[in-house]
Amino acid sequence: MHVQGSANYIDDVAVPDGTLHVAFALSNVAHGKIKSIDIDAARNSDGVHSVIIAEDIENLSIGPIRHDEPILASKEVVFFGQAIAAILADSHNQAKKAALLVKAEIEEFESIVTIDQAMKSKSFLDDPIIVSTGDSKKAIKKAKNTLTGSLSIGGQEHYYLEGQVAISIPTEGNEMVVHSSTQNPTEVQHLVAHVLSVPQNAIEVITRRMGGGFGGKETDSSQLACICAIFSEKTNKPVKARLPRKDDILLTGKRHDFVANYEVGYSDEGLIEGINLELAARCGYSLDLSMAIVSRALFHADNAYHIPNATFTGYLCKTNTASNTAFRGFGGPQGMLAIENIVEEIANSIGRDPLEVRRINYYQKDTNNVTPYDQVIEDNIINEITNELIEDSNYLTRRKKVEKFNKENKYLKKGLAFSPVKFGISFTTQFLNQAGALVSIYKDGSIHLNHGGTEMGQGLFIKVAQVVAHEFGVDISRVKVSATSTAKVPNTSPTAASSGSDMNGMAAREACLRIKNNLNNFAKEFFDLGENNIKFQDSFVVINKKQMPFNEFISLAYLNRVELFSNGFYKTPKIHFDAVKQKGHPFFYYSYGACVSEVVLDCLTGEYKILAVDILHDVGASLNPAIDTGQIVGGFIQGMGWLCSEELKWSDSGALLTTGASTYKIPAIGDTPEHFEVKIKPNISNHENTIHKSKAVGEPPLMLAISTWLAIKNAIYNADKDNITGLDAPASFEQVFFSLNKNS
Ligand code: MTE
Ligand code: QUE
Ligand code: MOS
Repeated sequence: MHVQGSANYIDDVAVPDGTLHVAFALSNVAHGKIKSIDIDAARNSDGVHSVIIAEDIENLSIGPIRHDEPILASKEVVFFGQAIAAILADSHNQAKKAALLVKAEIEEFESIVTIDQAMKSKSFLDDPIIVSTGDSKKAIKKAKNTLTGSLSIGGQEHYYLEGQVAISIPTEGNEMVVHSSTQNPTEVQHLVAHVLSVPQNAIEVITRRMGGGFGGKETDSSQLACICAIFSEKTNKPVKARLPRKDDILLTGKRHDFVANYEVGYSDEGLIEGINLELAARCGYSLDLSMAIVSRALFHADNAYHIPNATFTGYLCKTNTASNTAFRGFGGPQGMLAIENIVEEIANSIGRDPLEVRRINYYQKDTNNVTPYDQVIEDNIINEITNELIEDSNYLTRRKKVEKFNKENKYLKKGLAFSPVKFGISFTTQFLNQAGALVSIYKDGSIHLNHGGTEMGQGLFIKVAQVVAHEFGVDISRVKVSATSTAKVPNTSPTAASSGSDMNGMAAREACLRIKNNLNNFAKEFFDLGENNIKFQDSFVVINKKQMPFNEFISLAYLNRVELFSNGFYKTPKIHFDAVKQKGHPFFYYSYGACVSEVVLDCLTGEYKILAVDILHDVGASLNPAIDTGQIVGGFIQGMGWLCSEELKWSDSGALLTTGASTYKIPAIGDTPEHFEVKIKPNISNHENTIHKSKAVGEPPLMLAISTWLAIKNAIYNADKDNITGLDAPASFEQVFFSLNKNS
């Protein structure tokens, strides 16, 4: 339904009569003291019911961990685009019009916009995080070769097709139903309850689906839901808020941009002996999830490589910009790009094929298999994946062809690159690794499934429905999944960290097993089966070699007073982590993949084209190969956008300048590589006991796109073998042009 365009989103559903609409007035300075806000003109504008500012809200501050985000700026504005007033009007357009009439007098302060400025002024949200092993300083000192450098890694706007939207509907007493386009209905519920000072059981949050979330609706959906609820409480009317695209881009967080500073020591073969890597992240004005994001960046700064002596330090830079948030990969991609860039530069500095340098540094199976945070890798298949992809993609022949092409062409240069992915699966915050489900069978044998996960186009509902259909041996058409609701399954975690199907699949399976147990006990007694159990297959129940249609059996069970519904619960095993020592076992398992990319570069202009991409990706025993292929393709393209064309620009004073598709370039269909081969690694299953032995797939494929950036870097190197460092991300055409000409 998502793909065909037949799905209904919140904005498609008819609103109740009398629904009022919200718009925000936004700050046009990045940092300053609010001297006064003039709301008279807005209040007198057509169709306006009321205008509120911070002082009108009792419980002003929200946030997922620290409550450090005022719903409306109070006394001070801390980023360009921050909401300073909220307008309630009869229609969306009237509210938007009135919002432009709000006039704020703001005494402008100096703002801290960039990572460099934050580092210089020691503007941090928290202490640095350090993950370390061995003695990196000593190892670098002793090493035969060393290399230092700095890489700037851009952020990314989520650009979900459906923007942030919420509607609140007062019901009875202090109760309210809130429809929110969110990955985290539970957090929306808890924050709405908090701002209204009502118990959590007074609020029901419902999410039917999102038109994309990508991490951008993990925490950033709450502000809209809360402002709707506040207005609903004041007016006792349904209230809807839908952000215009520009406001959405200004107001909500993005992927964190990073600066990576590194120093590495290595042998003549390119074996890494020691690394000192500093990762500084632009977090914005508040904490949000930045702690967990920077920590995931550090956990992926080894990627697939065994580094005996490593010090990875993460800085949480506090800046006068929107508060950056979760985005597919959750810091992992930034950490991984940093190490892949280093490995590529090591290879170039010693004139070896980067593939060989990658291979000799890989984690192995029984030795060299401990990460800097002390987790032993038990499921390593990166060596096999590499061998298979190198073979399938003809990498070695193509390397020679690229060399030949580059000899024969003066202004066009080709680049070829390979990159591996090893991505840790689980929330690194232990308590989030839990999920619940509710399965009901009706008298006619139709099945109703609810679980704590949300659908955002990743196919989670289908996957969990498949699990349920499989348990009862019925066709998936018999299983209906309805909207995620905090009233069906409480205290859920966000649908994030790629673990939606792992966790909700297991919880739903557990619910099915409990119902099957009820049914089995009933049948044993009713049919006098002795030791024999019943079986569920092909829409029948097999009872002592006799078959009964599933629906007949269910109605029989009902008449005999069998409980036909159950909840189910799952908590991911084996996870533990000591946050003080930064050591432990933060991940249940790892997902692997690899990618080969080839580009051709016009050295006169910096323009390039991605010619060919070959992917081999591990999803364990796939729950649904079609969906998984879609996730790999989509994740890769989204990663390619991040590293190639998507560039966020701020003015010196902190105004975000790229607030729409005209200035911010997400990949279009024409950017699909001409040769695009995506293969799921066949005939394998998860080493750990996951749902049907599958693996998570949502985030890992995004990082396959690192090979496109490396291929561009390789083309630049092929144009000038002295040009080893100096390409930043994204590799926009301008950026590539400057890198090509940096020595002239
Ligand atoms: N795929 C689509 N189509 N839309 C999305 O918003 N989000 C990604 C990924 N794939 C997303 C997507 C992100 S950031 C995550 S964490 C996972 O899906 C979440 O879903 P899962 O855990 O069910 O894989
Ligand atoms: C990966 C993730 C998340 C994460 C850790 C990961 C994530 C997330 C949180 C988180 C942490 C603490 C909280 C909270 C959320 O951690 O998505 O509400 O209090 O939300 O390794 O994707
Ligand atoms: Mo995904 S960034 O964990 O929502």
